[in-house]
Order: sequence, then structure tokens, then C-alpha cells
Amino acid sequence: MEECNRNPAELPRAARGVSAKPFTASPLPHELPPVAAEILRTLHQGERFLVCSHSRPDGDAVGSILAMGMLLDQLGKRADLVSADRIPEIYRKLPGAERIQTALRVHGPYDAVILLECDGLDRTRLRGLEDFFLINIDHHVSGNAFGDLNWIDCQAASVGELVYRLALGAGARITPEMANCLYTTVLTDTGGFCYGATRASTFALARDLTLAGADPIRIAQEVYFSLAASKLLLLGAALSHLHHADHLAWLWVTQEEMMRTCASEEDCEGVVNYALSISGVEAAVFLRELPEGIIRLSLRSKGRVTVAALAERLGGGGHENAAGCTLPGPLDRATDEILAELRSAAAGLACAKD
Ligand SMILES: [Mn+2]
Repeated sequence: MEECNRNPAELPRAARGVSAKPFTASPLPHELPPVAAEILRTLHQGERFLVCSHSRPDGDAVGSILAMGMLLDQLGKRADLVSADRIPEIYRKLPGAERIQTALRVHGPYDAVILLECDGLDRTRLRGLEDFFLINIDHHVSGNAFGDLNWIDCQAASVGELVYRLALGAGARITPEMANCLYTTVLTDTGGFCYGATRASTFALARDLTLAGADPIRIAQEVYFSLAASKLLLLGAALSHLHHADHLAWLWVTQEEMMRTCASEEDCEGVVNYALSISGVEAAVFLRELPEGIIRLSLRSKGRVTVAALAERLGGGGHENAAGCTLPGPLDRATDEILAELRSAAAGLACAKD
């Protein structure tokens, strides 16, 4: 009789060591700092909150917004989840993703606005935030204490990790839905545990989230094996223009190729990484021709070339190893300009032993 009651869908989870028993969290990498306790107090005291992140949201932004919304639900609060840009296709299957509203201006009787991984209000591209009580939770080195409460922890693998610690601090139950959202933040922000702040505590966090019900296989399939065909067609076009020399790699797509492959802006995400992945290449750039003829550039580095300073000089910005800017067209002129900049930034590397 017992055999008949067993749900076959449960077997793979059981095989992964997931049981129905409550799990014990691994020791946290750090004590919850006083500001996090203050954030929790603010959440307990308020009634209605707005949760948002940066424009063009990535896995950490979407997963953290959703998990924070679920935490507020558990605390019996009202939470509005807002993004200036639509949620990328690969994250739309996350539990509760349909709850995130797309808007460019916010208004409402909020007790506080919770900003996740933003270094300033501009980063959200949302208008109407400035008069609210602002809770800023970030893990970037470039993080800014622009809020009324600022929890910036550069050791965290994702902002989701901080939301998780906040949820544990609040005594919330880490539901399978919450665990799936949080696991997505860690997987995507570490590039599949390949870079970023990947450390032992990251795997402890992934373990905890798996025990709490996250499904690592399904999430990996959604994130890495559910691409739009247009993305691969665009990648093919970009790779047909791949060049590399002197520790640098570059590739581009024309507006005509964007149209021909039916590619969207979202499809261009990550194309630059293919150029960077070449052995011996230290910095890479992906150039995309926009309809109006100007050129958008994505710059990446493995760490020895600081692309942020270079992008800033050209009117853009970003992180040390990931930055962007736009240059006037045409494409070949912009390519020459950025290569000259990159060559001088990488000049020291030619003599340095790899
Ligand atoms: Mn992040």
C-alpha cells in the first residue's frame, strides 16, 4: 500500500538528499550586522512597501525582488514589486514573477522603498522614489550609501544572499518558492559558480537553498538551456565577426543582422563573454550598431585590464571588469577607437608573462 502512495515526482528530490524534515541552516558567513536588524525593525513597523531593483533586471535583481516580496508576505505586509523594464524571458517562470509590475513612475502610501542592488536611485530608472524612506541593500564594490538605511556587503555572492540572511533573521520560513528565487540569484551572479564572490559559503548557501526546496537542475535548465532561437542566430552573426590579437578580442553585429535574426536587446546580453572566453584574451568588447547609427559597446575583462575607467573616459561606466559605453558610428570607426583605447590599457600585458 505504501508503494501506491509514493509520488514518483518526489523521487528525484529524495535521491538528492532532500527530505520533508526541516533543514538546519549552515553557519552564516557573518553575523547579521546592526543595519540589517534595523531594516528588519523597519519592515516589522511598516505596512506597505515597494520593492525594486536596477533597470534591465538580471537574475539577482528578479530573484531578490521576488524573495523579498515573499518575505514581506510572511510578515503580513503589503508589497508592490516594480521594474522599469520587462522581466527577461528566462526569469519569467520564477514563482511570483507575474507579480512584478512594469512602470516608470511610482506613487503610493509606502512606508519604505526597498532598493536591491542599486548604487543610486537613477539605477532603477523609476521616477518618484526620492521622497520615500529608502532601504538600500547591495553587494557591489561600487555600492553607495544613498539610502536612509544602507546594507552593503561586498562579500555576498548575490543580493539574494542578503535577502536570505534577512529572512532567517526574521524567523521566516524559507519556502521552496523562495528557495528557488534565491538559488537563481546565486547561480546567475556567480556565473554558475565560476566567478564573482564564489567561496565556500556560496556552496553552503546553495546547499541550504537546495535543502529548503530549490531545484538546481530545473533552475539551470531555465537559465542556461531555454534560450530564444534569435539569441543563437544573433550569436552566430556576432561570432562570424570575431577577431583576436594581443590579449584582446572583439566582435560586433550590425543593425541589419539584428533585424535579420529578429534579435532583441535582451539577446545581446552575454555575447561579449564568448570573446572573453578565448584562452590568453584579457579583455573583450562587443559592439552593436543601434538603429540611429550610434554604437553600443559592452566591455569585459578577466581582471588585469580595468575596463570601467576606460568606459568612464568615453562617457559610460560600470564595474571594474564589466562596463559599457556608446560611441558615434560608423561601426568600423568605433571599433578602431575602442581598440586603440584597449591596446593602450593592455599595453603592459604584452611583456608580462601569462
Ligand atoms: Mn548582484
